[in-house]
Amino acid sequence: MTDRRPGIVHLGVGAFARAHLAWYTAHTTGEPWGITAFTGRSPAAADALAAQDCRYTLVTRAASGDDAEVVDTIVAAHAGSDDTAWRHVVASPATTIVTLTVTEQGYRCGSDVPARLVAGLDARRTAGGGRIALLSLDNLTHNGAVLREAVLGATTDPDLRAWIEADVVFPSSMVDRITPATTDADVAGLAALPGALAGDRVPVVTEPFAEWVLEDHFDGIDRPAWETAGVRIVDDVTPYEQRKLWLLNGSHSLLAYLGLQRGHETVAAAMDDPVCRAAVEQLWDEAARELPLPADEVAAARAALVDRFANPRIRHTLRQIASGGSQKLPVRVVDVVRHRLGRDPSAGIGPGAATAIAAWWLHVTTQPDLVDDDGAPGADSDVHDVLRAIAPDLDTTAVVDAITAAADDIRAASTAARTTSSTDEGVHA
Ligand code: CS2
Repeated sequence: MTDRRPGIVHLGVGAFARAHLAWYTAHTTGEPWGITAFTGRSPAAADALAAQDCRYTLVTRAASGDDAEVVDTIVAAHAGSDDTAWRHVVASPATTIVTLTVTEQGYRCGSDVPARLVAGLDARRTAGGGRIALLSLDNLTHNGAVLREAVLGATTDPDLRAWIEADVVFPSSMVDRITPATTDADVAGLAALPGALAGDRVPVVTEPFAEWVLEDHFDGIDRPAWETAGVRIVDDVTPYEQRKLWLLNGSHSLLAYLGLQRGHETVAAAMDDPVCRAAVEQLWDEAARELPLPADEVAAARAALVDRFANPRIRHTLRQIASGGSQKLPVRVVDVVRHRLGRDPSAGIGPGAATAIAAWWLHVTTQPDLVDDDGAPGADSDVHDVLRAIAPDLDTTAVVDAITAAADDIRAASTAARTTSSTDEGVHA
């Protein structure tokens, strides 16, 4: 086993971090870096990982077949409640980077993530551990600034606050790799896959595509040479974040809510439905108009997404993507609307964005059993409740009318689809 320098502490060791951060770190040349992993929400996963020496199989699932590799960059895995270990590792001078995948909800005021980070930073300052980088790998625009604000917002000690302002950097980043939750069938399938770790209980299945764009804002703090693994280090990640959030994540959320309304279970199935597909193209047209990127770059990203979403061997459930909509829609969909209205106040909301928001409204009102979202309005919410949750500033007559009309269209088309499919079933029976 490689002797790795444990310079990275990671919070939130779910499937995505293991397909992305840990994999990029494994493919980085130069000094081998290691990751000490902590999880707040899935202690069982940390224990299972620790039980197999923190090594695991990463299955890269292409439309044409699977490839397996064993990733060994995690050097220790700790379950949620282990706060002594957390403070100790964050304080250690060997650590120079704390990375996070804690979902959009983790940055909300009231989440215990900022408090945990502050506890770690407090220990580090007391121990004289030195300057450190805190790196968000979550799907938020300006995730570095959002993280900084969340950490400073949870800091009550003025000395600690001054130290954080002077000695902690918060680079922004854009991360991308579609990584559905691992299923029992994925685990069972390893036995027949060359290159898999024997007896692996916690493999990760991911798509071939991976992208990471990182803001060059480490201010001399030591980090792995991630650029040797294909990471792009840039001065400003904003256009890359917007491309990814508005095109990939925006259409993911649209497909999730509209697809579930129309009886689909996976991204690939929803993309195959002409009604969902047309709505996605419409949303992409609206996003493309606001993106500060060359048209051919946007067109290439759209074409790649069509292929990625259609990968028939990646079973990415709409239900998984549908969680946390009140935190996701503002950055994925509402931001585009704000740019559009900022450019042309008379442009209205755009039918793609209206459909996405209307589909979320229908999701929270008609499928309460599937709603996993603290900030979502209740089952009897109206369009104003929906806007209050994600975009209070957009609560205007024009926007409300567009969303209401889009909801009517979805209801009518879903009823028609159900009628046709039951007729079809009748014919084939
Ligand atoms: C998805 C993302 O679950 C979701 O909300 O949109 O996890 C998406 O798969 C990743 O951002 C892809 O990089």
